[in-house]
Amino acid sequence: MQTKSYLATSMEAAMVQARAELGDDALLLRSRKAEAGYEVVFGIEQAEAPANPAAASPVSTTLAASEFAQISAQLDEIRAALARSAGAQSRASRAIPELANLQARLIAAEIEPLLAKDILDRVEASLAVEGVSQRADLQARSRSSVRMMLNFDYDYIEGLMRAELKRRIQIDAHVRGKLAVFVGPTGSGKTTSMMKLAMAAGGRVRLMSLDSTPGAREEMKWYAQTYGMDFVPLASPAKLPRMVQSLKDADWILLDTPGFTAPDSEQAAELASAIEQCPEADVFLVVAGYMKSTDLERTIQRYEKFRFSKLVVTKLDETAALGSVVSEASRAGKKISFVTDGIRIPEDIRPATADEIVKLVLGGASLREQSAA
Ligand SMILES: Nc1nc2c(ncn2[C@@H]2O[C@H](COP(=O)(O)OP(=O)(O)OP(=O)(O)O)[C@@H](O)[C@H]2O)c(=O)[nH]1
Ligand SMILES: [Mg+2]
Repeated sequence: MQTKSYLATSMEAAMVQARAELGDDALLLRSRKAEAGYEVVFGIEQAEAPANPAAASPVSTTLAASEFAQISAQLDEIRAALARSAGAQSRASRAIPELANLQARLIAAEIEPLLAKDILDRVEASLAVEGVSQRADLQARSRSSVRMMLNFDYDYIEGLMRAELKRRIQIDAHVRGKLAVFVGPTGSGKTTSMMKLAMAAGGRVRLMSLDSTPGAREEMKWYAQTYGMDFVPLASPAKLPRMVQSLKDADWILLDTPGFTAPDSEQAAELASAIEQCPEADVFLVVAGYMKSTDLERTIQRYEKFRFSKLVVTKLDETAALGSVVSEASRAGKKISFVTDGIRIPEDIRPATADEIVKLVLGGASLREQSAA
Protein backbone atom coordinates (compact mmCIF):
# COMPACT_ATOMS: atom_id res chain seq x y z
CA MET A 1 0.00 0.00 0.00
CA GLN A 2 1.35 3.42 -0.94
CA THR A 3 0.87 6.01 1.80
CA LYS A 4 0.90 9.77 1.75
CA SER A 5 0.40 12.28 4.51
CA TYR A 6 -1.38 15.63 4.30
CA LEU A 7 -1.11 18.59 6.59
CA ALA A 8 -4.02 21.02 6.80
CA THR A 9 -5.73 23.32 9.25
CA SER A 10 -8.65 20.94 9.77
CA MET A 11 -9.30 17.22 9.38
CA GLU A 12 -11.93 17.95 6.74
CA ALA A 13 -9.50 20.04 4.67
CA ALA A 14 -6.81 17.35 4.87
CA MET A 15 -9.29 14.71 3.74
CA VAL A 16 -10.54 16.80 0.81
CA GLN A 17 -6.93 17.42 -0.26
CA ALA A 18 -6.09 13.70 -0.07
CA ARG A 19 -9.18 12.57 -1.93
CA ALA A 20 -8.57 15.15 -4.67
CA GLU A 21 -5.05 13.89 -5.21
CA LEU A 22 -5.33 10.16 -4.56
CA GLY A 23 -8.90 9.59 -5.67
CA ASP A 24 -11.88 8.05 -3.98
CA ASP A 25 -10.17 4.74 -3.33
CA ALA A 26 -7.77 6.30 -0.83
CA LEU A 27 -8.29 4.90 2.64
CA LEU A 28 -7.80 6.90 5.80
CA LEU A 29 -5.04 5.17 7.78
CA ARG A 30 -4.24 7.44 10.67
CA SER A 31 -4.38 11.00 11.85
CA ARG A 32 -2.77 13.16 14.43
CA LYS A 33 -2.89 16.71 15.69
CA ALA A 34 0.19 18.56 14.49
CA GLU A 35 1.47 21.96 15.52
CA ALA A 36 0.02 23.68 12.48
CA GLY A 37 -3.23 21.71 12.29
CA TYR A 38 -3.85 18.05 11.48
CA GLU A 39 -1.75 15.45 9.77
CA VAL A 40 -3.76 12.77 8.02
CA VAL A 41 -2.19 9.72 6.43
CA PHE A 42 -3.97 8.08 3.52
CA GLY A 43 -3.12 4.84 1.79
CA ILE A 44 -3.92 3.57 -1.65
CA GLU A 45 -3.64 -0.04 -2.79
CA GLN A 46 -0.97 -0.64 -5.39
CA ALA A 47 -1.67 -3.08 -8.19
CA GLU A 48 1.77 -4.71 -7.90
CA ALA A 49 3.40 -6.22 -4.82
CA PRO A 50 6.63 -4.51 -3.77
CA ALA A 51 9.69 -6.04 -5.40
CA ASN A 52 11.36 -6.62 -2.06
CA PRO A 53 8.86 -7.87 0.51
CA ALA A 54 11.32 -7.19 3.32
CA ALA A 55 11.20 -3.52 2.42
CA ALA A 56 7.50 -3.50 3.14
CA SER A 57 7.94 -5.01 6.58
CA PRO A 58 7.28 -2.74 9.49
CA VAL A 59 10.34 -1.15 11.00
CA SER A 60 10.81 -2.01 14.63
CA THR A 61 10.63 0.90 17.02
CA THR A 62 13.20 1.63 19.64
CA LEU A 63 11.33 4.14 21.77
CA ALA A 64 12.25 4.34 25.42
CA ALA A 65 9.43 3.40 27.79
CA SER A 66 8.99 7.01 28.99
CA GLU A 67 8.81 8.34 25.41
CA PHE A 68 6.36 5.62 24.56
CA ALA A 69 4.13 6.48 27.52
CA GLN A 70 4.25 10.16 26.58
CA ILE A 71 3.31 9.50 22.96
CA SER A 72 0.57 7.11 24.04
CA ALA A 73 -0.93 9.73 26.35
CA GLN A 74 -0.84 12.31 23.53
CA LEU A 75 -2.51 9.84 21.20
CA ASP A 76 -5.28 9.22 23.72
CA GLU A 77 -5.86 12.95 24.03
CA ILE A 78 -6.01 13.48 20.27
CA ARG A 79 -8.26 10.48 19.80
CA ALA A 80 -10.70 11.72 22.44
CA ALA A 81 -10.80 15.19 20.84
CA LEU A 82 -11.32 13.74 17.38
CA ALA A 83 -13.99 11.36 18.64
CA ARG A 84 -15.87 14.26 20.22
CA SER A 85 -15.70 16.36 17.07
CA ALA A 86 -16.51 13.47 14.68
CA GLY A 87 -19.48 12.49 16.85
CA ALA A 88 -20.79 16.03 16.95
CA GLN A 89 -20.25 16.53 13.24
CA SER A 90 -21.96 13.34 12.19
CA ARG A 91 -25.53 14.48 12.71
CA ALA A 92 -24.99 18.06 11.54
CA SER A 93 -23.14 17.29 8.32
CA ARG A 94 -25.19 14.46 6.84
CA ALA A 95 -27.74 15.36 4.21
CA ILE A 96 -29.66 12.16 4.92
CA PRO A 97 -30.37 11.72 8.65
CA GLU A 98 -30.33 7.93 8.34
CA LEU A 99 -26.71 8.12 7.24
CA ALA A 100 -25.93 9.92 10.49
CA ASN A 101 -27.73 7.10 12.31
CA LEU A 102 -25.60 4.54 10.53
CA GLN A 103 -22.47 6.49 11.44
CA ALA A 104 -23.60 6.57 15.06
CA ARG A 105 -24.24 2.84 14.88
CA LEU A 106 -20.68 2.17 13.71
CA ILE A 107 -19.33 4.33 16.53
CA ALA A 108 -21.54 2.47 19.02
CA ALA A 109 -20.02 -0.77 17.70
CA GLU A 110 -16.64 0.70 18.67
CA ILE A 111 -15.51 1.55 15.15
CA GLU A 112 -13.15 4.48 15.52
CA PRO A 113 -15.14 7.72 14.89
CA LEU A 114 -12.91 8.90 12.07
CA LEU A 115 -13.12 5.56 10.34
CA ALA A 116 -16.91 5.57 10.79
CA LYS A 117 -17.04 9.04 9.26
CA ASP A 118 -14.86 7.97 6.36
CA ILE A 119 -17.09 4.94 5.69
CA LEU A 120 -20.27 7.03 5.68
CA ASP A 121 -18.60 9.70 3.51
CA ARG A 122 -18.06 6.96 0.97
CA VAL A 123 -21.63 5.73 1.24
CA GLU A 124 -22.88 9.28 0.74
CA ALA A 125 -20.53 9.73 -2.22
CA SER A 126 -21.75 6.47 -3.79
CA LEU A 127 -25.34 7.63 -3.48
CA ALA A 128 -24.41 10.92 -5.11
CA VAL A 129 -22.42 9.27 -7.89
CA GLU A 130 -25.30 6.99 -8.68
CA GLY A 131 -27.42 10.07 -9.18
CA VAL A 132 -29.73 8.93 -6.43
CA SER A 133 -28.84 11.98 -4.41
CA GLN A 134 -26.91 15.15 -5.04
CA ARG A 135 -25.97 16.64 -1.74
CA ALA A 136 -26.93 20.21 -2.54
CA ASP A 137 -30.15 18.98 -4.05
CA LEU A 138 -30.89 16.85 -1.03
CA GLN A 139 -30.34 19.64 1.39
CA ALA A 140 -32.90 21.72 -0.44
CA ARG A 141 -35.52 18.97 -0.16
CA SER A 142 -37.66 18.03 2.73
CA ARG A 143 -36.86 14.85 4.55
CA SER A 144 -39.99 13.15 3.27
CA SER A 145 -39.24 13.94 -0.37
CA VAL A 146 -35.72 12.56 0.08
CA ARG A 147 -37.27 9.40 1.47
CA MET A 148 -39.60 9.17 -1.51
CA MET A 149 -36.77 9.77 -3.92
CA LEU A 150 -34.74 6.96 -2.43
CA ASN A 151 -37.84 4.86 -2.06
CA PHE A 152 -36.29 4.53 1.25
CA ASP A 153 -34.38 1.36 0.65
CA TYR A 154 -32.80 0.64 4.01
CA ASP A 155 -31.31 -2.62 2.91
CA TYR A 156 -29.60 -0.97 -0.01
CA ILE A 157 -28.02 1.83 2.07
CA GLU A 158 -27.04 -0.56 4.82
CA GLY A 159 -25.58 -2.84 2.15
CA LEU A 160 -23.40 0.02 0.91
CA MET A 161 -22.17 0.62 4.45
CA ARG A 162 -21.43 -3.07 4.99
CA ALA A 163 -19.52 -3.18 1.71
CA GLU A 164 -17.44 -0.15 2.73
CA LEU A 165 -16.70 -1.73 6.10
CA LYS A 166 -15.83 -5.05 4.47
CA ARG A 167 -13.42 -3.34 2.07
CA ARG A 168 -11.39 -2.25 5.07
CA ILE A 169 -11.04 -5.72 6.57
CA GLN A 170 -8.03 -7.62 5.31
CA ILE A 171 -8.10 -11.37 5.74
CA ASP A 172 -5.35 -13.97 5.46
CA ALA A 173 -6.47 -17.23 6.99
CA HIS A 174 -3.38 -19.26 6.13
CA VAL A 175 -0.17 -20.22 7.84
CA ARG A 176 2.50 -19.30 5.31
CA GLY A 177 5.87 -20.97 5.62
CA LYS A 178 6.87 -23.79 7.89
CA LEU A 179 7.28 -21.89 11.15
CA ALA A 180 4.32 -20.22 12.87
CA VAL A 181 5.08 -18.06 15.91
CA PHE A 182 2.42 -16.91 18.36
CA VAL A 183 3.04 -13.73 20.31
CA GLY A 184 0.75 -11.56 22.38
CA PRO A 185 -0.19 -10.27 25.80
CA THR A 186 -0.44 -12.62 28.77
CA GLY A 187 -3.55 -14.76 28.81
CA SER A 188 -4.68 -13.69 25.33
CA GLY A 189 -5.03 -17.31 24.19
CA LYS A 190 -1.67 -17.98 22.48
CA THR A 191 -1.14 -21.53 23.74
CA THR A 192 -4.75 -22.62 23.26
CA SER A 193 -4.98 -21.10 19.75
CA MET A 194 -1.69 -22.67 18.76
CA MET A 195 -2.88 -26.09 19.87
CA LYS A 196 -6.15 -25.66 18.00
CA LEU A 197 -4.20 -24.85 14.83
CA ALA A 198 -1.72 -27.67 15.48
CA MET A 199 -4.60 -30.13 15.57
CA ALA A 200 -6.04 -28.77 12.35
CA ALA A 201 -2.69 -28.64 10.53
CA GLY A 202 -2.20 -32.33 9.74
CA GLY A 203 1.18 -33.77 8.70
CA ARG A 204 4.22 -33.81 10.99
CA VAL A 205 3.78 -31.10 13.56
CA ARG A 206 6.54 -30.07 15.99
CA LEU A 207 5.63 -27.98 19.01
CA MET A 208 8.11 -25.61 20.63
CA SER A 209 7.81 -23.17 23.49
CA LEU A 210 9.92 -20.29 24.72
CA ASP A 211 7.66 -19.76 27.69
CA SER A 212 9.80 -20.33 30.77
CA THR A 213 7.18 -19.30 33.31
CA PRO A 214 6.59 -22.08 35.88
CA GLY A 215 4.59 -24.93 34.41
CA ALA A 216 4.49 -23.58 30.83
CA ARG A 217 6.84 -26.19 29.31
CA GLU A 218 5.07 -28.95 31.22
CA GLU A 219 1.78 -27.64 29.84
CA MET A 220 3.13 -27.84 26.29
CA LYS A 221 4.56 -31.33 26.86
CA TRP A 222 1.17 -32.38 28.20
CA TYR A 223 -0.54 -31.03 25.10
CA ALA A 224 1.98 -32.78 22.85
CA GLN A 225 1.44 -36.10 24.60
CA THR A 226 -2.33 -35.76 24.74
CA TYR A 227 -2.66 -34.89 21.08
CA GLY A 228 0.09 -37.18 19.78
CA MET A 229 2.58 -34.56 18.66
CA ASP A 230 6.30 -34.04 19.23
CA PHE A 231 7.53 -31.45 21.67
CA VAL A 232 10.96 -30.05 20.83
CA PRO A 233 12.72 -28.30 23.72
CA LEU A 234 14.19 -24.92 22.83
CA ALA A 235 16.54 -23.45 25.41
CA SER A 236 16.67 -19.87 24.13
CA PRO A 237 15.47 -17.70 21.24
CA ALA A 238 19.02 -17.57 19.85
CA LYS A 239 18.79 -21.29 19.08
CA LEU A 240 15.60 -20.92 17.02
CA PRO A 241 17.08 -20.41 13.51
CA ARG A 242 19.34 -23.49 13.76
CA MET A 243 16.61 -25.56 15.32
CA VAL A 244 14.22 -24.73 12.49
CA GLN A 245 16.92 -25.66 9.96
CA SER A 246 17.51 -28.97 11.68
CA LEU A 247 13.85 -30.02 11.76
CA LYS A 248 13.83 -30.96 8.11
CA ASP A 249 11.24 -33.69 8.51
CA ALA A 250 8.64 -31.35 10.05
CA ASP A 251 5.75 -30.08 7.96
CA TRP A 252 4.87 -27.49 10.57
CA ILE A 253 6.78 -26.01 13.49
CA LEU A 254 4.62 -24.06 15.92
CA LEU A 255 6.31 -21.85 18.48
CA ASP A 256 4.57 -20.64 21.63
CA THR A 257 5.99 -17.61 23.45
CA PRO A 258 5.44 -16.03 26.84
CA GLY A 259 3.18 -13.00 27.21
CA PHE A 260 5.64 -10.13 27.50
CA THR A 261 4.51 -7.70 30.16
CA ALA A 262 7.36 -5.51 28.90
CA PRO A 263 7.77 -6.17 25.17
CA ASP A 264 10.79 -3.86 25.21
CA SER A 265 12.69 -6.27 27.53
CA GLU A 266 15.96 -7.93 26.60
CA GLN A 267 14.19 -11.28 26.30
CA ALA A 268 11.74 -9.83 23.81
CA ALA A 269 14.55 -8.22 21.82
CA GLU A 270 16.28 -11.63 21.62
CA LEU A 271 13.14 -13.25 20.29
CA ALA A 272 12.62 -10.42 17.76
CA SER A 273 16.15 -10.88 16.49
CA ALA A 274 15.74 -14.69 16.26
CA ILE A 275 12.52 -14.26 14.27
CA GLU A 276 14.29 -11.90 11.92
CA GLN A 277 16.75 -14.66 11.15
CA CYS A 278 13.96 -17.08 10.19
CA PRO A 279 12.65 -15.86 6.83
CA GLU A 280 10.06 -18.65 6.77
CA ALA A 281 8.47 -17.44 10.02
CA ASP A 282 4.81 -16.43 9.93
CA VAL A 283 4.11 -14.45 13.09
CA PHE A 284 0.64 -14.11 14.60
CA LEU A 285 -0.33 -11.59 17.24
CA VAL A 286 -2.97 -13.18 19.46
CA VAL A 287 -5.40 -10.68 21.00
CA ALA A 288 -8.69 -11.01 22.83
CA GLY A 289 -11.62 -9.62 20.83
CA TYR A 290 -12.83 -7.57 23.78
CA MET A 291 -9.71 -5.37 24.00
CA LYS A 292 -10.52 -1.69 23.66
CA SER A 293 -9.05 0.44 20.90
CA THR A 294 -6.40 2.25 22.89
CA ASP A 295 -5.07 -0.98 24.42
CA LEU A 296 -5.07 -2.72 21.07
CA GLU A 297 -3.24 0.12 19.41
CA ARG A 298 -0.57 0.05 22.09
CA THR A 299 -0.29 -3.73 21.94
CA ILE A 300 0.08 -3.67 18.16
CA GLN A 301 2.81 -1.03 18.41
CA ARG A 302 4.61 -2.88 21.16
CA TYR A 303 4.60 -6.22 19.36
CA GLU A 304 5.51 -4.69 15.99
CA LYS A 305 9.14 -5.64 16.63
CA PHE A 306 8.19 -9.30 16.10
CA ARG A 307 7.18 -8.49 12.51
CA PHE A 308 3.75 -9.99 12.75
CA SER A 309 1.39 -9.47 9.86
CA LYS A 310 -1.73 -11.20 11.14
CA LEU A 311 -4.00 -11.24 14.13
CA VAL A 312 -5.64 -14.22 15.78
CA VAL A 313 -8.71 -12.82 17.52
CA THR A 314 -9.75 -14.87 20.55
CA LYS A 315 -12.62 -15.04 23.02
CA LEU A 316 -15.35 -13.93 20.64
CA ASP A 317 -17.68 -15.78 22.99
CA GLU A 318 -16.92 -13.11 25.58
CA THR A 319 -17.62 -10.00 23.52
CA ALA A 320 -20.43 -8.56 21.44
CA ALA A 321 -18.43 -5.83 19.71
CA LEU A 322 -15.51 -6.27 17.34
CA GLY A 323 -15.30 -2.68 16.14
CA SER A 324 -12.04 -1.95 17.96
CA VAL A 325 -10.29 -4.92 16.40
CA VAL A 326 -11.42 -3.93 12.92
CA SER A 327 -10.44 -0.28 13.45
CA GLU A 328 -7.00 -1.04 14.84
CA ALA A 329 -6.22 -3.81 12.33
CA SER A 330 -7.19 -1.45 9.53
CA ARG A 331 -5.19 1.41 11.01
CA ALA A 332 -2.07 -0.75 11.38
CA GLY A 333 -2.48 -2.55 8.04
CA LYS A 334 -2.74 -5.99 9.68
CA LYS A 335 -4.75 -8.95 8.46
CA ILE A 336 -7.18 -10.97 10.52
CA SER A 337 -6.42 -14.68 10.20
CA PHE A 338 -8.34 -16.87 12.65
CA VAL A 339 -11.02 -16.28 15.25
CA THR A 340 -11.71 -18.39 18.34
CA ASP A 341 -14.83 -18.56 20.44
CA GLY A 342 -14.31 -21.06 23.23
CA ILE A 343 -11.86 -23.25 25.06
CA ARG A 344 -12.42 -26.52 23.22
CA ILE A 345 -9.39 -27.82 21.31
CA PRO A 346 -9.59 -28.00 18.33
CA GLU A 347 -13.27 -27.17 17.77
CA ASP A 348 -13.35 -23.53 18.80
CA ILE A 349 -11.28 -21.94 16.04
CA ARG A 350 -12.09 -21.08 12.46
CA PRO A 351 -10.61 -19.09 9.58
CA ALA A 352 -11.78 -15.50 9.68
CA THR A 353 -13.96 -14.22 6.86
CA ALA A 354 -14.71 -10.58 6.16
CA ASP A 355 -18.45 -11.34 6.01
CA GLU A 356 -18.47 -12.85 9.47
CA ILE A 357 -16.40 -10.00 10.91
CA VAL A 358 -18.81 -7.44 9.44
CA LYS A 359 -21.69 -9.38 10.98
CA LEU A 360 -19.96 -9.47 14.34
CA VAL A 361 -19.23 -5.74 14.24
CA LEU A 362 -22.75 -4.83 13.29
CA GLY A 363 -24.49 -7.41 15.47
CA GLY A 364 -27.65 -6.05 17.03
CA ALA A 365 -30.55 -4.17 15.54
CA SER A 366 -30.43 -3.41 11.83
CA LEU A 367 -31.26 0.03 10.48
CA ARG A 368 -34.67 -1.26 9.37
CA GLU A 369 -35.38 -2.54 12.88
CA GLN A 370 -34.23 0.74 14.43
CA SER A 371 -36.41 2.72 12.08
CA ALA A 372 -39.43 0.56 12.87
CA ALA A 373 -38.89 1.01 16.61
N1 LIG B 1 -13.79 -18.19 26.58
C1 LIG B 1 -12.67 -18.39 25.91
N2 LIG B 1 -11.55 -18.69 26.58
C2 LIG B 1 -10.43 -18.90 25.86
C3 LIG B 1 -10.38 -18.78 24.45
N3 LIG B 1 -9.10 -19.02 24.05
C4 LIG B 1 -8.41 -19.28 25.18
N4 LIG B 1 -9.19 -19.19 26.27
C5 LIG B 1 -8.86 -19.40 27.68
O1 LIG B 1 -8.08 -18.29 28.11
C6 LIG B 1 -7.14 -18.71 29.09
C7 LIG B 1 -5.75 -18.30 28.64
O2 LIG B 1 -5.45 -19.02 27.45
P1 LIG B 1 -3.96 -19.42 27.08
O3 LIG B 1 -4.01 -20.11 25.76
O4 LIG B 1 -3.29 -20.11 28.20
O5 LIG B 1 -3.36 -17.96 26.92
P2 LIG B 1 -1.85 -17.57 26.71
O6 LIG B 1 -1.83 -16.37 25.87
O7 LIG B 1 -1.06 -18.74 26.26
O8 LIG B 1 -1.46 -17.18 28.21
P3 LIG B 1 0.03 -16.97 28.81
O9 LIG B 1 0.88 -18.07 28.28
O10 LIG B 1 -0.18 -17.05 30.29
O11 LIG B 1 0.48 -15.63 28.38
C8 LIG B 1 -7.29 -20.22 29.21
O12 LIG B 1 -8.11 -20.47 30.32
C9 LIG B 1 -7.98 -20.61 27.91
O13 LIG B 1 -8.75 -21.79 28.03
C10 LIG B 1 -11.60 -18.46 23.75
O14 LIG B 1 -11.68 -18.33 22.54
N5 LIG B 1 -12.70 -18.27 24.53
MG1 LIG C 1 0.63 -19.67 27.09
